[in-house]
Amino acid sequence: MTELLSGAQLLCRLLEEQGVDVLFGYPGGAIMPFYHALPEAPRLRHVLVRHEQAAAHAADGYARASGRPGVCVATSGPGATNLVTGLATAQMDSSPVVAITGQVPRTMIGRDAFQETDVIGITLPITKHSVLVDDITELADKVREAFHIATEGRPGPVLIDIPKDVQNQRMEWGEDDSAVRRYDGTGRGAVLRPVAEGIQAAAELVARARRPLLMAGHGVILAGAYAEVQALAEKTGMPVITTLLGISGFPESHPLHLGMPGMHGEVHVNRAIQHADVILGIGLRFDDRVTGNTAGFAPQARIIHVDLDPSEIGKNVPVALGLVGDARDITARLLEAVSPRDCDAWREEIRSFARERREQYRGDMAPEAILAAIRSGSGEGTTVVSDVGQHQMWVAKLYGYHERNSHISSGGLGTMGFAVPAAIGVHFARPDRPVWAISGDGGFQMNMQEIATMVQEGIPVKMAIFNNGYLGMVRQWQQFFHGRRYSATPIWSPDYVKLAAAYGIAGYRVEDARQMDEAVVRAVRDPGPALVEFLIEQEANVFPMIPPGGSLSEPIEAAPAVAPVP
Ligand SMILES: Cc1ncc(C[n+]2csc(CCOP(=O)(O)OP(=O)(O)O)c2C)c(N)n1
Repeated sequence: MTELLSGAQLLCRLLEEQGVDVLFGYPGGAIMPFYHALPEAPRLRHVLVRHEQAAAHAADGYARASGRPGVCVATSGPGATNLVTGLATAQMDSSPVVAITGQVPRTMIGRDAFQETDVIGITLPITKHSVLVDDITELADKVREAFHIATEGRPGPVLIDIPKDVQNQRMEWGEDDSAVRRYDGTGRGAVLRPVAEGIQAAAELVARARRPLLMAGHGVILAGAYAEVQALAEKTGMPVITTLLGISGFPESHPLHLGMPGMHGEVHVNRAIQHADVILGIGLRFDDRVTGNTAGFAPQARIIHVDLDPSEIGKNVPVALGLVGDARDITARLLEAVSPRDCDAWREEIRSFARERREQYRGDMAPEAILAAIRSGSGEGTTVVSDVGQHQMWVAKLYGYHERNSHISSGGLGTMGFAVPAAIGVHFARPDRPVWAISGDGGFQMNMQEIATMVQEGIPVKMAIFNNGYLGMVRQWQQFFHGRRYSATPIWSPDYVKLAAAYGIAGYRVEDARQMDEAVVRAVRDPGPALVEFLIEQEANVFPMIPPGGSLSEPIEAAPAVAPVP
């Protein structure tokens, strides 16, 4: 039996077939046929955001928390271009997002029609794949292929651009076609299996090493290689470093956990890297925030790099051995190949590298105390989504992540404004679990309009604002490297408690530490969204810090006494 379906109706069927349960989007002229069909597809819940950038971040947050593709929808022209930052964010952090955009009718393409932009051209470099659907007969294959490409191998965003008239085209659609038939990907993107000798060679390098380290990146979380990585660390005694996006891939309470490396990594972690003789990197890309100046990175180490994406091997740092494949699969094979050993003497040496944490904050509104209050007030299963800046580093380093995939952040692109909308997406992936969006006063103001989305859709995300009155991270750089010239970094904020009231949600301001616990607990207990503003010290800094382009061996551990003039 067949039935006559429009492109828009068929798109709904295809999204259902792919197991989509929520879409984040915003309507407009070129996508109206799809929005017309949507009410006939009750399994597809649509969340109306207040800005398309937020739709892309929400889809990204959903994808990172669930491991399934997140979907966002926008109209042509400005709707589509508003998705760009979110797609680039997803691309840099390997997050499977499927974006659907309306396009002007085919006869109008290339004529500067109203709200026409070449979104395929714009997004090609910031997506894994972008495709125009030229005809309704191509729709099923292209949608199935988009979901397949977004999730296959190294995940990433895919954009499907659908002209309005294709959404209105009709075709006979048969049951055979609509049966769940995911794109099988035959012949595409073959994953190179690692050769057995590679595994053996890696095991031998680890066996012979005196100072080995395991560095775990986002790939560990994406592949769900938690148990394998932990077992490998335990069998070999190798200390474990987690990158910003690898945080919560390995329990921080584990005695083998060292901390975060790189620009704001702990001194003992970076020194361990500089002393290591073998580094086993799993699912990370050795980006410049991790390595500092690559010329001086891990000078004594032979690097074994495990990554799903062959183009990452040897891209940023020279490697002794590259193993291309799924992090979980390869780690399991390494686990079998290695002999049990310990690294007790090496761990003792690393302990001697550690520095006493110096009190960096005046007053009692220390980020550490705020995060402890959030942690103890929120309970098990909480996901923390951070924004970008100084607070992001504190949230990464001071919270203490023990649960898998419980920390989500924009690492590669460093997108301010990410936290609030991404947390909305996380909520839909984990509806029964608490979600905190933690932002600075700058980043919060970039997407705070999404409180309205939370209210309209009943999304109980809790928002924390670390308010220091500055674009803190940039101010810190100005203090350290630009003669303390605070150019365009002081930032005014509205009264956030009144803002919360205007949206009809609970809002609290915490000015001293005695108010912290109660504000957090009240926010968590509130059944809806809630906001807590923490007034922190204005000129607090993140330490230690490797200056941009500097070596991991030379951390800055205190603000310069005399401001350097560039
Ligand atoms: C969209 C975007 N614009 C600019 C930047 C550059 N930037 C990085 S951190 C930062 C300051 C962030 O300030 P705030 O949100 O108040 O957080 P804080 O550093 O004070 O914790 C800026 C402007 C960015 N990362 N993203």
